[in-house]
Amino acid sequence: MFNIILFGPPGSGKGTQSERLIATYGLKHLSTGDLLRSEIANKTPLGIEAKSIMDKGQLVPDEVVIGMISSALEANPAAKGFLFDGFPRTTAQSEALDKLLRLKNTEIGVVLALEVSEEELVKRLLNRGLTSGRSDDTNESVIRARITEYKDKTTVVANYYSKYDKVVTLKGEGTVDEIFDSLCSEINKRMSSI
Ligand code: B4P
Repeated sequence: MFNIILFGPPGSGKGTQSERLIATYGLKHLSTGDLLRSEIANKTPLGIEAKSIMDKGQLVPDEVVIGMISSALEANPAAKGFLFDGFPRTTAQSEALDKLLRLKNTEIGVVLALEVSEEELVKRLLNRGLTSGRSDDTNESVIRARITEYKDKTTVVANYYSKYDKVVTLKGEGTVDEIFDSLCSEINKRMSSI
């Protein structure tokens, strides 16, 4: 089993690259953003609570997203590996993920961190907001709040995995194809060494 974390600020290309990576490597895609948006679309109590938090650009409580990931791991016993997109976003989420993977006798193989300038992030997200119907993409102050949440609470996740020498930082600006090629090259290197 080979498990990957795709890491980076909102708008860095995690969702975009995940689609291609799962098709290439046959991994199960677990995006906490997608799982939360599905709860919102189904108007579940969890979705109603999450929407008000996401609309402010804040992170949903750890116990909620950890519970969702735990259920998703349980629901996919035959997966040949997982691609985590937008998770973990805090140290508590990282620690919980390590424990959950240990129970499955597996671990994170690599953390691929995409670096993109703040102005480019804002431009991409406002542009996506024109067509996505996502309320958190239409307001620049909410987008900036998401970037601040990332700096305050999520950048520490890279430090957590650096301790284990698992983080590779890559340029997240350029064409989608160029970035995909650099992600694949890192994954192939790590996969061939196990
Ligand atoms: P997410 O759904 O994770 O979304 P995101 O970070 O905003 O976007 P992503 O990074 O996937 O977007 P992409 O670059 O692909 O989170 C949304 C919210 O959910 C969070 O704010 C939070 O409230 C909550 N949440 C989710 N997970 C959580 C967790 N673990 N804990 C707590 N709360 C959580 O796409 C952006 C745009 O850029 C697209 O339009 C794309 O076409 C474009 N793009 C991509 N690559 C490009 C490139 N190379 N060049 C130009 N444009 C590009």
